[in-house]
Parts: sequence; structure tokens; C-alpha cells
Amino acid sequence: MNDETRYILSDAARGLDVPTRRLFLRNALGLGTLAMLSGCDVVDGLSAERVLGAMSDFNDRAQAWLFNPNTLAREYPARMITRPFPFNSFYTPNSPDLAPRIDPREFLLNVTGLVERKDDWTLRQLYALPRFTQITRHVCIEGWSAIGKWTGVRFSDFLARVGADRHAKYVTFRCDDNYTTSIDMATALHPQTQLCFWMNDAVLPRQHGFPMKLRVPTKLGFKNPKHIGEIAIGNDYTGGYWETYGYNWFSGL
Ligand SMILES: Nc1nc2c(c(=O)[nH]1)N[C@H]1C(S)=C(S)[C@@H](COP(=O)(O)O)O[C@H]1N2
Ligand SMILES: [Mo]
Repeated sequence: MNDETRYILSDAARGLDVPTRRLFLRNALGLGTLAMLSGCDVVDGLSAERVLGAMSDFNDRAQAWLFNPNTLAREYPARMITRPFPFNSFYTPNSPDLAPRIDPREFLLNVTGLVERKDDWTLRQLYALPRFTQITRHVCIEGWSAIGKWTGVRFSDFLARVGADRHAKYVTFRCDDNYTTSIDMATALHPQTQLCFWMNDAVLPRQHGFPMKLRVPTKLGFKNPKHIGEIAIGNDYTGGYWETYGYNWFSGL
């Protein structure tokens, strides 16, 4: 492989999720193979990207296909809880002071799209929902993980209460800091997927997502939206913040 080839490949591979990228680079797929895959004689950066983009879509579908709705993420004993629990956000790492300030008395959660009941929810109403607690591991794609204890309503119960169309493809989360992400319905209905309001037995701290976050222990950390302001059910792909930077959309663990 010459330098230019290497450059084109590693540049295009940036659009892949980490494990796929690692595999891809380890196997150092040559230009010849890539040309064969894409069916063109001359492989430039753009066609390499197109092939890799198709691989990433394939990766989403393969992961969705392999996802077992009955497989539970591991739960841990309380003594293994990580303290302090790391803070992370897209706007600036290590600046919890920039996390949104939300007035709990004014807060309203919007529920939109393919649902029978589009009423907004106050925090008082949300806090009154039946709750369960999980101690699970949060895994960030940036290379750290931490164990926390989260309490809140089973998301499938919440979806049933609002009369969500369970055959819709996507659930999209729009957050107060303009972060967004979306998940597949199978994951939304997974028994450990939780709309959570408490962390380590206290109200969810501001930097960790007050007033609520979605806890999804079967997916990477960036698929766990904090400061949720809107939950939308629909069939149109909506992607998300990190997804537009090339992180694999499904990102199952
Ligand atoms: N609203 C919002 N949610 C978000 C993020 C964000 O920047 N904004 N970052 C994601 C990422 S990449 C991670 S690792 C976790 C970090 O959660 P923590 O701060 O509680 O550790 O939140 C996820 N959810
Ligand atoms: Mo993350």
C-alpha cells in the first residue's frame, strides 16, 4: 500500500464505528479489493467512502438483526458503583457547569409522532410513574466505562401509557442542549431500557442529565440521551448528533 492509498483508506474509515474500523484497518483492505467491492476501476476517496458508508449501513442492519430482546445487560453489586461517576458531553468535556439549567416547576416533556396521547408531562407526573432500579455499566466510545445506579420507569411501560405505535421503527430524543439521538423500537422495548430520574438514590444531577435521561445498558453511552425534552415516535430515520459524525447508529454492546 502506498502512502496515498493508506491516507484515502484511513480517511474513509473514520466514518465507521470503532470495532468495524479496527477490523477494516487491521485487515488493511487494499485498493484492489475496494475497487472490486465498489465495482469501479479507479477508486478515489469518494467511492471509498461510499463503500464504507454501505458497510456501516449493513452493520446497523446486521446488529439490529442480531439484537436479542431477551438478553439482559449485566447488573453489578452496589459496592462496585463508580464514584465519582465521569461527566461527558458533546459541547465541552469536563465542563459540567455548562450543562443546561432546567427549572423543575416549569419543565414539560413533549411526546410527539405516532402516539395516541400527545399530552405534555410535568415532572410531578413523571415522578409518580412506577419505578425500578438497575446497577449497570455505562460504556463510552471514547474509552472509559463506569458503573452507576439508575432509577426510573421502564421505557416500554411509558410507551404503553402514551399509546405509542410499537410497530414504528424509531424513537427519537431531542435534548435541552440540542443533543439528539434515536434508537430502534426493539431496544426501546427492552426490559432494561429506562427513562430515569434518579442516580445513586438522589435526583439525577444536572451534569448527568436532569431532569431525565434514557438509560440503555445494551448500547454505547452516546445512545443514552440526557436532559430529554422531547420523545418522538416515527418511521423516518432521524439519526443523531454523533451519528452525523460517523458513529455507527445502532451501537449495541
Ligand atoms: N443531552 C446530551 N446527552 C448525552 C450527551 C450530551 O452531550 N448531551 N453525551 C453522551 C455521551 S457521549 C456520554 S458518554 C454520556 C455521558 O453521560 P454522563 O455525563 O452521565 O457520564 O451521555 C450521553 N448523552
Ligand atoms: Mo460517550
